[in-house]
Amino acid sequence: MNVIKQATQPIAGQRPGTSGLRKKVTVFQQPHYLENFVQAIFDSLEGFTGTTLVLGGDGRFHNLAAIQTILRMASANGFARVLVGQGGILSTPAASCVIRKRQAFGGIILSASHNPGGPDGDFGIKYNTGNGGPAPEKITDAIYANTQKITRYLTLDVTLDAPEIDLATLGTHTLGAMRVEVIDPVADHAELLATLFDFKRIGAMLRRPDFRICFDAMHAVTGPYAHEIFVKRLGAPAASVINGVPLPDFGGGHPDPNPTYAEELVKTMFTADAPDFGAASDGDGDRNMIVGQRFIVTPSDSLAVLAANAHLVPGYAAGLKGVARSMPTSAAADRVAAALGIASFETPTGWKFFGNLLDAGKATLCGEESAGTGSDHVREKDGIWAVLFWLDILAARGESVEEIVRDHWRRFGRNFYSRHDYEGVDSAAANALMAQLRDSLATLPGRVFGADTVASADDFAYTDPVDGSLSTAQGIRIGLASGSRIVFRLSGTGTEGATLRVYLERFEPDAAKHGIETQEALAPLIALADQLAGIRQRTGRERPTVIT
Ligand code: VG1
Ligand code: CO
Repeated sequence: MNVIKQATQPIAGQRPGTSGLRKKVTVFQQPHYLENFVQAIFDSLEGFTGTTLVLGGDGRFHNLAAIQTILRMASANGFARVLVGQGGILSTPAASCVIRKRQAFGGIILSASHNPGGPDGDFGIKYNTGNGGPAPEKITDAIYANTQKITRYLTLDVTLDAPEIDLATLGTHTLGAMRVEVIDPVADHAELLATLFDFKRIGAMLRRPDFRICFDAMHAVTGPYAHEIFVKRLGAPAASVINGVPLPDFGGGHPDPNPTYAEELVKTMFTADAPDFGAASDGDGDRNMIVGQRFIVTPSDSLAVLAANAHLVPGYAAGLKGVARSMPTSAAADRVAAALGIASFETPTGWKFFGNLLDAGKATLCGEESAGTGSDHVREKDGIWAVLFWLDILAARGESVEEIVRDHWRRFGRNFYSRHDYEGVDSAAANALMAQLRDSLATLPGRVFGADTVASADDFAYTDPVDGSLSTAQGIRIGLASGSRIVFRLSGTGTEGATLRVYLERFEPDAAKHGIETQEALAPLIALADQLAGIRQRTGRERPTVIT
């Protein structure tokens, strides 16, 4: 074997964010950039010699080249086997599933998720541990520390025994002393999902001539999964899946399933002749957007609806152990948990914080306001899973999406909810805005604004109930006496300037008021957020870039 010890130097800025390291493709293409980060991952792990690594990505530009590089490095570093998805494809939840099922040591997923792709777009890389979930902060901190002191990386000499591996066809290859298995990226995941849902019942509904769905894969990774599961296994017409071929630049789109970027789906679902059910997923297949006929389901509501109806679904009929949501996600799921008499948890933003709760059997369902929902079947959020969960509920209840959500509000009350994103804001201005908010926290409680009074104000800190680890500075929370809430955070996934996220929530128990338009219902809170943080003045923006 011709292992090379390539000399290198630390490269600044390789700190993983909310979900791995995300940078422009052009940054990742710089000499040693990817290699340094991959070696830093390996150097922060112990005991992987002779074990299996899972590898795949969302198919975006640079995916295939990066996979060849990582394969050589995995071999040189001593892995015995790499399982890589055919075509370099593995959705994030499928990678999680494969890691768990094949008892791999861990996995590397190449994705910048909802960020745009292509030569001028974004690229990303994240490491998942043996439980199938995103590496916890302890490991991402160690990776970052290693990037700052790296002096060499291990790889194979391409001119000698390191041929490009054919990723297009299923098969087994040798690379140095390591085996590379090119696996079907869909099979394991589809098989697992079939154990959780009533495929017979869903299939019968999808084959009905009077029931139509539209799934928008946004030219990202879920196309092959949707074809296999919705069309081949469940019998939906092929036209039910749109934008189903993964493209390196996502067809020029922004693979973020929200009303702004999933424009084609939303248009279809708001026509007079709309399908009965619509859904979209993101770049790496872990997010979901659920749309009924002329009716968009807010992700926070979706989590609550799934929890309240889980007893109808075979995989969850035995009951839920608990429900967990990220801090900015609305408290709608907490109300369901209270009614069911089960625990609810509030974690910082990012799926890595759910891992311990799932492993310890404290939570069964987890969700984030950013269109991520999942369960203990894997250790990632799972877009296709969420779609199947909704379809199974629709099949069991025989009601429309809108009827189910309105009925939910009547039973539990409605948490009006919206997130306002200010994307690509000047970083210094965004940091100053947050610093000023932080400084004002102590003086806010008791202050009266219009009809409401500030009841609490803090910077969210989380102590993991399983391992006791502490995560601080996870977002500014302003709680009002009425029960309404405003949260301010800076995104940890963007690659240009800063993205300010403002999360707004108001609870309304009165069913007669559930029909109010969301932005109208939240108008006083929106104005208060601006007053407290000086958003318009500090960012120079009159309105948010994206409202979800
Ligand atoms: C965003 C979302 C967060 C999600 C993360 C990764 O993070 O807010 O809820 O877990 O993206 O999702 P941030 O730091 O930009 O707010 V994915 O599907 O892009 O991997
Ligand atoms: Co994603």
